[in-house]
Amino acid sequence: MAVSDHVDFAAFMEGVRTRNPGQTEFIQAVQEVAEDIYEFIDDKEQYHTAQILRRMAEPDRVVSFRVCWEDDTHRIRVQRGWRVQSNNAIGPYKGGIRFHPNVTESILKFLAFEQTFKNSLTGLPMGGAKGGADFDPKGKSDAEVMRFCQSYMTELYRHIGPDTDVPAGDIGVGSREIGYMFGQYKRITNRWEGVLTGKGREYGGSELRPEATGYGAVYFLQDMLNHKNNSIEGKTVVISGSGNVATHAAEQILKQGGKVLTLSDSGGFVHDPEGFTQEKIDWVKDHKIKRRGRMSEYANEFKGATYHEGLRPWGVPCDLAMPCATQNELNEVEAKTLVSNGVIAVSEGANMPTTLEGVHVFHDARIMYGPGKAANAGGVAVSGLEMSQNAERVSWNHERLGTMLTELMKGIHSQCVEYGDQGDGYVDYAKGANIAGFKKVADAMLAYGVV
Ligand code: NDP
Ligand code: 2IT
Repeated sequence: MAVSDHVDFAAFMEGVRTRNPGQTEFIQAVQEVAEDIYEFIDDKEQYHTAQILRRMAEPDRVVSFRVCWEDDTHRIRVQRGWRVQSNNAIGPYKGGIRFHPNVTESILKFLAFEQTFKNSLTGLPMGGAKGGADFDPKGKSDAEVMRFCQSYMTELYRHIGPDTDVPAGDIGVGSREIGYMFGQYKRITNRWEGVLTGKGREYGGSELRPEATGYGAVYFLQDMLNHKNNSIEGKTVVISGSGNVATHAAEQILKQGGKVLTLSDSGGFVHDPEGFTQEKIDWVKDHKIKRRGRMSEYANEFKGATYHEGLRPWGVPCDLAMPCATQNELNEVEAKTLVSNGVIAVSEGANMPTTLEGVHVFHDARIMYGPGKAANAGGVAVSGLEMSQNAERVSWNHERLGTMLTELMKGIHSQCVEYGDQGDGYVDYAKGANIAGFKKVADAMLAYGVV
């Protein structure tokens, strides 16, 4: 029988900081979760004795590898690639791959840690992982991206599999990159299997997967507002980003009768006071995703819109805010600006877009705050459904998947309410998501003993 080893919150976090020097994003993600979990497990000795949180804050494994490729001028380039497999207590490892020059082990460890809780919340059998490389797809030719993806997969393939670990897309990894990686996996292994999700519809991809994260984040926003007898209809919405998540979030806001005022990229933001119509969103999708252009060109295309170089959109007054670009893109000062401008709800399409201090501002102001691990779980949920379809060798139609996605998001919302309702009319969605996500994984880990 193990001896109880009840370490308090401060000592736990000190240990995390000491063991992960310089890994600021990872430490931030663990702290955000541990603040809530410590309160929940205070009187639950079994979790302390089994050191569950300590074990969850230590990835099962971190694989790091060299990725060499040749550019179009015949220069040899060397990148660093990773796969972080955080936890597979409730299912095969599952999570995206990010290609971005700022990718570090800390960023992938934070994303894999968050993914474990997110995937648990979906109710589907998926563990948590994340991968990526410090490769910058911007300005690269298709042939260069193909050679990089093939080289990355030539190492990755030995660590993944449909019952082991199933990667998908994330920042810088869309259908083009998934195609190149799936092609290489199939070529090396001689197996056609559901080893990646987010595939093209022609070769095993699921209907609704491209839309699922952005649409799901809007459904979650709608669920939070409905809970307070309110709705998106007639509300103004500020969105950051202009990639997969942001453009589909904008599209679904329009469908719900809201008005999208902004979109952005790493260069700056566009403010369109008339609101983004479907035609304008289609232009952004085409321009950013197909032509790989910049948002700075939007204002030349659509009259009345202004481009704000080097700035983020949070100063534009709005009812609802959706950060859909990247981590730590909304800080304490920007959170205060949103609150003083009267924002009533925030739904995070991105992973950990709000800093810890910013999250505290939203809580203190008691606005509805839907954290990424709950609000953006629609993407991985439809990935889970893509895995089911591949395993069964069937394709479900758009309508069926649409119903499943709305139901999955409602299920996540009600788990957040179950564990996050403060009893005075305020729902702490972050606390609810953390506890509900934790409990399922933790109880599975308890069942396995010391492994
Ligand atoms: P994309 O690559 O399609 O788009 C990313 C967008 O964010 C681009 O507009 C990009 O601008 C902007 N961006 C990226 N890095 C930065 C940065 N450092 N500073 C400012 N802007 C930045 O990615 P996704 O839309 O897929 O992902 C967006 C977010 O959503 C990420 O946090 C991701 O982890 C999360 N997410 C994605 C899911 C999915 O299914 N795709 C699922 C759940 C969460 P630029 O073009 O200038 O780089
Ligand atoms: O952050 C995320 O949830 C994703 N990038 C999607 C992961 C997935 O496996 O679909």
